[in-house]
Amino acid sequence: MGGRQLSLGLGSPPQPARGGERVLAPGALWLGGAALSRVDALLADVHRVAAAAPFRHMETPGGFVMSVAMTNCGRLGWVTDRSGYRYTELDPQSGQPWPAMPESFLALAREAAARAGYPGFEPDACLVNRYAIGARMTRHQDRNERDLGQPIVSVSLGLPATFQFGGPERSDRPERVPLEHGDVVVWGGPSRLRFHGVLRLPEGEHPLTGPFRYNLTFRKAG
Ligand code: MD6
Ligand code: FE
Repeated sequence: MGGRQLSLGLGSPPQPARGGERVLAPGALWLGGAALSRVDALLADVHRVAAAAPFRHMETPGGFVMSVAMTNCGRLGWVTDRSGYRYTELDPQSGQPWPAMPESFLALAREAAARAGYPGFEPDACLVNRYAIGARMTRHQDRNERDLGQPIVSVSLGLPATFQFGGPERSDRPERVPLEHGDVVVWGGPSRLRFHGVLRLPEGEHPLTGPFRYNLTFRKAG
């Protein structure tokens, strides 16, 4: 405990203690530690999903190999390759459907969305990101989903990272939001198309995930 205070960058807004909530922007809510009571089940299910659909480093349309390793579960999975970003029903690596969405994932996503003011959220896609030390996610918008009126629920597990939460334009200066093991962010509504990214994962060792950070992002994609 106390790690959150130490990880605060100069100029970051005050961050409440674990268990708190903070409005990041209209429609975007940080729920500190909201997944903590379920992390054991969530991590066991991450490993189950990855056993069926292994983590892989996908290629961007521009030809860069992503430093974050990814897999998916649910009816639809997010993929990228030289031909673009899209959702698919089949894992292109195996030709098989993505693994089913685990009950532990669904329960948390529904509960967090409802708490943030989005009742009735029924995700059909969960992108699972795995960050090794040094991996990062450059700033982007999530806009491949059919109904942008649906929120995204994002769950952080393992090593802490710094989320960059920007504005509607790529050039808008992002705010830095520390994301720790068990934190959940729900965003939608007027925040749905904000640019965002994750800074390089600093070195560390987490008791439950070793040298990795996992992030689950739940979407209604289809
Ligand atoms: C991550 N998250 O936290 C990357 N996108 O590892 C995302 O790109 C993201 O957390 C949309 C909504 C929430 C997110
Ligand atoms: Fe994103």
